[in-house]
Amino acid sequence: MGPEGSTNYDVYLRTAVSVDAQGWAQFDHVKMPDYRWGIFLNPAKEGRKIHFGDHKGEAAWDSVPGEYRANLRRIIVTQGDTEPASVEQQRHLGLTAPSLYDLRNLFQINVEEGRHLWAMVYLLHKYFGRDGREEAEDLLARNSGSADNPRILEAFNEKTPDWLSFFMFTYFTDRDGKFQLKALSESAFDPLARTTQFMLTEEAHHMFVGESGVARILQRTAQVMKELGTDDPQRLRSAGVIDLPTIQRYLNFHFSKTVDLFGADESSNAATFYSTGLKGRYDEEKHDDDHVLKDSEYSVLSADLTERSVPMLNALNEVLRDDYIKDSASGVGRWNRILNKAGIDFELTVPHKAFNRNIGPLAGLTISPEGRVVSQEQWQQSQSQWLPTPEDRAFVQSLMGRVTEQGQYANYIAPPSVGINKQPMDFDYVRFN
Ligand code: BYC
Ligand code: FE
Ligand code: FE
Repeated sequence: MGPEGSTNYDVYLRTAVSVDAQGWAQFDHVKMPDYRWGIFLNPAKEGRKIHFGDHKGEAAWDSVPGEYRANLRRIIVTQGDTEPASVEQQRHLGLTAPSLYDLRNLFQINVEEGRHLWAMVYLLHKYFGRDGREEAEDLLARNSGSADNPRILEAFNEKTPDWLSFFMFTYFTDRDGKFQLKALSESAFDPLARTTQFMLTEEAHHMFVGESGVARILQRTAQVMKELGTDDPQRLRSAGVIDLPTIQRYLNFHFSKTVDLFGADESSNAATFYSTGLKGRYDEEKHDDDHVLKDSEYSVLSADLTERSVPMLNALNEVLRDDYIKDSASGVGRWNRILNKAGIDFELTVPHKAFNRNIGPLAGLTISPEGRVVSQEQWQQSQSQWLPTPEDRAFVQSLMGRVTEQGQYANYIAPPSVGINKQPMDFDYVRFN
């Protein structure tokens, strides 16, 4: 289910051979099938203690306590399921890469997501016996978008049909990876904590590819807007670049699909996962509270968008979602600085968290990206301004030619400002054989 047609390519990949500073970033040309997956756990910390939940202060676990087995297995399976799903979603993109540099980044992400699957399979095999092995088999049987055996979480059954979607996905959805992995890296189950800590070092590159990819598309659009002295979407499209309102609609789509990934805003699962020590908060130790949370409250949104206070333990999905939203907004600010510097009067915005939701009590409500409650009729009428239309998608698709000459970039995207591992921009990042 890996990248289509890539078997014979020599790809300039970063391979991890160990978790230390020298070992985690070895660069060389490698054939995709020869890329080797290691199992990497950050070194164990002597005497590590559980630092949140009902077991706070007790020693971390090296094996799975019987009473938490089912929940832990479920978390590991859900995490593992997303990894191959994203590779399946992206497997056609190698055929339309805008440059060798971008093609290499796609493959780098794909091999690392493959390794992340392997990291979860390792935990299932090593710590969960027979049912762990069966769950691992099921991970191979499910398939993104399949009608009868789909991936577990919704965003991982969507298509990633073009490179604008890919960059939005790696910016927004890989960032869900960051936040979920950070929460799991706090786990009382030490092998899970140590595995996810190492996975996080790779996630940073995935989000970089997304942020810089969108930035380069914006840069190119801004340049053509200047040259032609227009913001007319049709004229810009005729010039082969993506107009800013279309980019905003893609952003709205990927953001809203991703905020759904945090689950329902009130969840007894979330409370159990925390109290039993399986899953912490983002940067657990930085929270200035008792780390047990039995007496704390948190504000969630009702269907009419008024706030109400609920027990914090039940709202931990919402806590993580809110941390995620802050983090995503900062990169959108950096995208806006590109437009601003180019003297373009347009600001990309992060939609309201109730916009276009499909999970939790906000699911199915008709809320505008600015957070206004609108009628069904208005929602229908405004869809084409808020979410990518079939025409938008067809236009973006029409730009997706394959560029394979060294140092050449597709017309809709600017070259990157630095190469991979300090290599020049016209380096042979991929050799076709
Ligand atoms: N789609 O009580 P709730 C990554 C289900 S991304 C479909 O809120 P909970 C990556 C839920 O399963 C990181 N179903 O659930 C990124 C439950 O089902 P049941 C992935 C959904 O358990 C890019 C029901 O709704 N890692 O690594 O509190 C590329 C009730 O919901 C969805 C993880 O997610 C959805 N969006 O929270 C590659 C970490 N949301 O029991 C990789 C592990 C909820 O009623 N997962 N449901 O059948 C978890 O911690 C939790 O499972 C969730 C859900 C936070 C996802
Ligand atoms: Fe991953
Ligand atoms: Fe990732």
